[in-house]
Amino acid sequence: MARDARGSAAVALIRLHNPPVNALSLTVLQALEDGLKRADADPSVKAVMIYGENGKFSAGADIRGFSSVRGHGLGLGHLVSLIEQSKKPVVAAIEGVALGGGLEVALGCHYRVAHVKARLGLPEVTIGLLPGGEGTQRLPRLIGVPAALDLITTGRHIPATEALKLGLVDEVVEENTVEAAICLANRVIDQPLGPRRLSLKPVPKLPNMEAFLNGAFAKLKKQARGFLAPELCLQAVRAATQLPFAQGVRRERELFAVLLSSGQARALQYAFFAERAVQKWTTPRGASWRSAAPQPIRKAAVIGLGTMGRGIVTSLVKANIPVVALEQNLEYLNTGRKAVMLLLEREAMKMEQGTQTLGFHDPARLQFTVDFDVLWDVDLVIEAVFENMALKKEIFQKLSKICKPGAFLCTNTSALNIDEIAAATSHPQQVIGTHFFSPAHVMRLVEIIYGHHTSPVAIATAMQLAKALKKVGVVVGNCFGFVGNRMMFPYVQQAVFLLEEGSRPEAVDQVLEDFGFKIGPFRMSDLAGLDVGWRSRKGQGLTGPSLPAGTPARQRHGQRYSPLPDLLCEQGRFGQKTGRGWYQYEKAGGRTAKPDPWLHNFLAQYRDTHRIKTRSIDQEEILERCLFPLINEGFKILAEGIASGPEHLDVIYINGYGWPRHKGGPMFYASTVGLPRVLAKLQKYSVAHPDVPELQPSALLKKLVALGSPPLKDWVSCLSQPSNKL
Ligand code: 3H9
Repeated sequence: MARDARGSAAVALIRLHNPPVNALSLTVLQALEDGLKRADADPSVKAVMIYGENGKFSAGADIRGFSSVRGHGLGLGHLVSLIEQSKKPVVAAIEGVALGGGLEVALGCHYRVAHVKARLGLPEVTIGLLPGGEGTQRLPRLIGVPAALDLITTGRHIPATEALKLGLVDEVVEENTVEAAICLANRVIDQPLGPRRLSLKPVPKLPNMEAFLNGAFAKLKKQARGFLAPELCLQAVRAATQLPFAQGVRRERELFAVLLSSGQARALQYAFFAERAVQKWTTPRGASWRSAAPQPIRKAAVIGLGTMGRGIVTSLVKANIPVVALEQNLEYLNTGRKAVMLLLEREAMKMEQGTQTLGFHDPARLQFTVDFDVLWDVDLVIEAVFENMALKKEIFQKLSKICKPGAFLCTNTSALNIDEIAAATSHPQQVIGTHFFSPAHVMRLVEIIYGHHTSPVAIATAMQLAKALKKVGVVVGNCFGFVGNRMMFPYVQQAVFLLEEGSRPEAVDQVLEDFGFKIGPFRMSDLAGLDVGWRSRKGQGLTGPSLPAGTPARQRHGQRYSPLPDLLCEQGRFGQKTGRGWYQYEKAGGRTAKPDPWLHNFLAQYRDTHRIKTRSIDQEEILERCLFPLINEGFKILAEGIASGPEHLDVIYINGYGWPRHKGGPMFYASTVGLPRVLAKLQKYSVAHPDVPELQPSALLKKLVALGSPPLKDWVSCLSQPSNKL
């Protein structure tokens, strides 16, 4: 209980306490309801203030509770109404976060005071839901339909200052939020509450509401690629514009129930927890986040200012880490410098406080050089030169001599052997792979690859760095292609085999884009450049002059091999950069892919030459032939201990390879399809294509099916039982 200076009016304080984020479990909701009722019944209480323990208001409903508690929605909505109907003014003191159900509780309050550093939002859409505590009905009444729709369909967390501008909060304070809320509560005692009850307010009118909502719907539908929640969020907001409050709430509940029981919500909530689980990494050698403290990175260096290096420098500057950017000669340095500055200027424009915050014109924060000796005092180096083992080894040998012994030496490689690179140094325990994804200042994923000698401290430091860069680090073992590219290989391989057998790039891409990928494998290959893989295959002796004489065109080392991508490269068709690839483009560098009759003829001739009988391939086969071998490779990776759990693979695919988040990642998807079905289909396809080892079902998949398909969380642990050894 808090009294004002005269000690007359009393404000009852209700504190939410459910660490770490004051999630609204059923117990918390019940306790809040009890507290409210007590305050209402107590004549000495004149106002109520709700705040959260540990500087956090609330991160919303307890996500873990959704699978078991179906009545959750009703509970929260009922409580929010109860708050609103209170006869005494209720003030929310928002510190830290007010998200989801947390913000809905605040919307039930009559006044809202937020700390300047607080973040507010309705992120339910990101976990496959909609605000189910009457938020879709109250928010449009408070801030209008366009702003409410934006917050509800994107789920973005907004700063308190933006919330104030929108009218979502009444006050923003820089100091003691709780004190400020108590002051406000004292000021509003005895003021009429009717105008503060959002359920009684009309939704502010727009001259063209229907047209606005229809336009928004069309836009969402286009971006959704099968993701249901944004569409249903819009329907709930539309209900707010068309129905009285109580009926709108009923509609919100119906739509919430549809989403809650959809597989998409389960997949997205799995992805939410998987991203957090992979932060708590372990390696089969017993190293773990518990046994290693990350070292601070006060200064970093990036070697190589190609596409990857530029993005990595930009990310480091954005994270406020001073960087030295190094190139091999002045010409490359100047080109790289210009490109980095351009990227940073664009990033600064997007940021709230502009270039002042990034400070990239200050040489103490961003230095360009061609002189390796400058690197003597950096704490961490990220080498990002092109994929050439000899060059990387030469650089690491140099770094090992110049850098201080405690410096961490990271290589940005997508496939090369970390141990071989580490062997070029005198501190192999400091060497680690950091595989960024292009464009590196945008993509969230970093594969963090430990080698045989990499120390747990190096892993912990690389993970900490990923976090500082606002990226998701996933710790994986060392093998060719690591996790992501290794699983991608059979996917792309099957896509090309499907062309040999009768399909077309646009048909294959369409199936995978309908599945939810942002971009199908052929459009992706055109974007990345066909020449990249061509160079790598040449390096592996799969194509070009090193091919043994007399090798059949469609076999390499006794296995099926499609030379189609090589043949395209021989024609100078490298994809978007040359204006021709699997598709044709309006010009070199063009972005709009159009089916290419030349390619269709070329494929027909190719099939004739190799006497391949063209057959019509249905969508189901395209999907299964591409996805199941990718998943199969995932099982092999798990069995080899390259990743410690299926969540790792899923987080990698969602954040680095455009896998639709609402399908939970490839391994989660396999669990929803059913492991027996995945196995049966792989068996069927491997019989039809015996010279494709990637279609042979992995031992782990077979074992899991034999064990009755245990839940995904037990896929790896069940192998520790002696009877389950592979
Ligand atoms: C909702 O409200 C529906 C209602 O409209 C209707 C209901 C009927 N529940 O992310 P962090 C855990 S849906 C349970 O590492 P940060 C998290 O797993 C909800 N647990 O920290 C982690 O646990 P652990 C809408 C939760 O500082 C720990 O807290 N709300 C929840 O980087 C720390 O989390 C959201 O979608 C939760 N709601 O970020 C908000 N939230 O330590 C989701 C967190 O065991 N949460 N945990 O790994 C977030 O966005 C971030 O967690 C937050 C903190 C920004 C809060």
